[in-house]
Amino acid sequence: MTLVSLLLTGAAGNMGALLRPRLARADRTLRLLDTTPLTAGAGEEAVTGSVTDPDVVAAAVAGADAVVHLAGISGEAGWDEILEVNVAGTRTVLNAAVAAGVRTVVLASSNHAAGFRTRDDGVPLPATVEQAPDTYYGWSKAATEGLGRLYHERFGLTVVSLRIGTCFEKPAGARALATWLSPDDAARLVGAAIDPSTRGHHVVWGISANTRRWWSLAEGAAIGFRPRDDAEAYAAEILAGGPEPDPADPVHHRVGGGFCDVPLGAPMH
Ligand code: 15L
Repeated sequence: MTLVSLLLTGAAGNMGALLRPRLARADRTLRLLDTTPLTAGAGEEAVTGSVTDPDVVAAAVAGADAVVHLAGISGEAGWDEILEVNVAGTRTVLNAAVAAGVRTVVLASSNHAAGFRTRDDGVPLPATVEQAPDTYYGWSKAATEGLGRLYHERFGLTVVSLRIGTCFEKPAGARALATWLSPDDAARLVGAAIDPSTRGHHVVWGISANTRRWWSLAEGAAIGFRPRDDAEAYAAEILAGGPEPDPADPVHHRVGGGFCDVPLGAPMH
């Protein structure tokens, strides 16, 4: 049996916690990196430290075949913090991956890299649509997509940026009926991205097969992503007899929904 080592940065965060059990496999060692100490289970190794520390990251990356980089600030925050953690932290991960000869790096981008795109830009909206960040946070995700491209072109690293929609156990709120990425589909998406057959540079939307989706699944399909879940299963519960979401309402018309109105630099968490 070939042992494959996968590094998960930000393993204690929302997506890390959802993905950790779903990425476990008998032939895989899952290395978990986070500033929050984690207890390693069977088939796991835990490293405590920050992606902003090159020594920590170099040690965590050593021996990994692939890196799933989830660590970062997951909403709007102050400029300096965003730059240090999301942008410089991602560069540190990419540098370490190249130095260690990692095959694939998966970057947790976000729909907010293109938050000001609207249904008028195309339905389904291609992942190739020009970036239009809605916050400093969204800008940092756009910047890291660009860093991924740079490291692919310079060093031949396979980089897949996932423009994640709304990834929680269940869709919360009417917008998420279109933007939900179920945890199981998130694991399918990461699985497709880290598969050795996926090479090159890709930017894909991270959403489930939602009936109400308006972001394209074609780019994901090109790397073998076949989502199986549909937020529609929760529509009755979420809408609870209320009005149907109006596609002309800015929350549903713009990719980034309410993020487009968040004061720049105001911490959300
Ligand atoms: C994100 O990028 C955030 O990290 C997450 O908390 C959600 O707000 C999500 O976008 C979304 O757009 O629903």
